[in-house]
Amino acid sequence: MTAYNSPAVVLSPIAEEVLQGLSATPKRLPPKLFYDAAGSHLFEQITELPEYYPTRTERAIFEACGGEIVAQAGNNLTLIELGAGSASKTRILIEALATRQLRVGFYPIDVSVAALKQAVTGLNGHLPHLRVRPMVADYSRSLPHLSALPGRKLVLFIGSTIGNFEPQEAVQFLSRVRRSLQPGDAVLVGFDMVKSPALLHAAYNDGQGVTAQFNKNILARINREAGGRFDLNAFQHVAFWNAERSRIEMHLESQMEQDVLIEDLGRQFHFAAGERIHTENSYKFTSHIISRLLHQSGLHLEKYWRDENEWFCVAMGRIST
Ligand code: AVJ
Repeated sequence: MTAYNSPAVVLSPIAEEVLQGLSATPKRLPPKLFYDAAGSHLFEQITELPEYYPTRTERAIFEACGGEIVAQAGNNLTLIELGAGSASKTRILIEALATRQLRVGFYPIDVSVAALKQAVTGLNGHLPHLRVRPMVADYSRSLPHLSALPGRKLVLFIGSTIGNFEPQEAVQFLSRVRRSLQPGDAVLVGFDMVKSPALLHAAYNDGQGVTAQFNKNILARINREAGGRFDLNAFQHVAFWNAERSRIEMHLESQMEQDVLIEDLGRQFHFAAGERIHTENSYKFTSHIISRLLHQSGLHLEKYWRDENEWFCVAMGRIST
């Protein structure tokens, strides 16, 4: 028997994840839900904030060492980027590669169509022998298809996206990437490093409130796509450094006791005053943790590059036999 007010039997993928996350104790939502068109745009704004050092630091590493990085990867490279976003930093590596080989194939994979469009527009017409083949997909689902791509592959997983995974998930993910590749292929992973708590805190609590807006966009998106009735003013952005677990945590804290209806789920969710939804972990790394992580994933840590402050690290792992 189905009640009249029961939700659609087949839920949209986001409704399914929202149901799971908001039914859990404590409540949580997966960070990949941040990245609809509005969220991807807000993230691009974050990368330009004075407090948000990771993007410009990683870019500086690419600018200083891009030639060395692509040379280290080997000849006849095909570039694949997992979670490419607008691929603005990757352009530096592509330019470095174009000085070494005539043809460059670039396969950016991302869930956001808007971000990929930006990636393609930013690159097209720029280099005569560059072929960009964007793929709209959840990159963790497209790994099995990577082996079909031509040439020696360099898989980019930059921007410290890996920091969103739990430690054991990061090992599982990099192991899957390794198994989708062939011996001689390489992986380039960007890691945000442990640093002073004040710098970390500021990077996720910016003065202009863009990170708060980015965090709240997850609720705005549920409103737009799943008939949610979240009042964005009734939740506060909370971000702090958890030293024991070596991660920044982001939460949305209910400012009052409230019930929030989500139409597509046909139900309400209860929030106590001060109750939080955990929306993101952003793990920070040490060189010791990085080498252990690559080793546990079956990758050979061939070389790594850091900025002079050692705020960010780009590591190359090789698939050996
Ligand atoms: C895209 C996961 C690397 O953790 O710094 C930025 C996302 N969250 N500000 C990060 C993010 C809040 C970002 N990553």
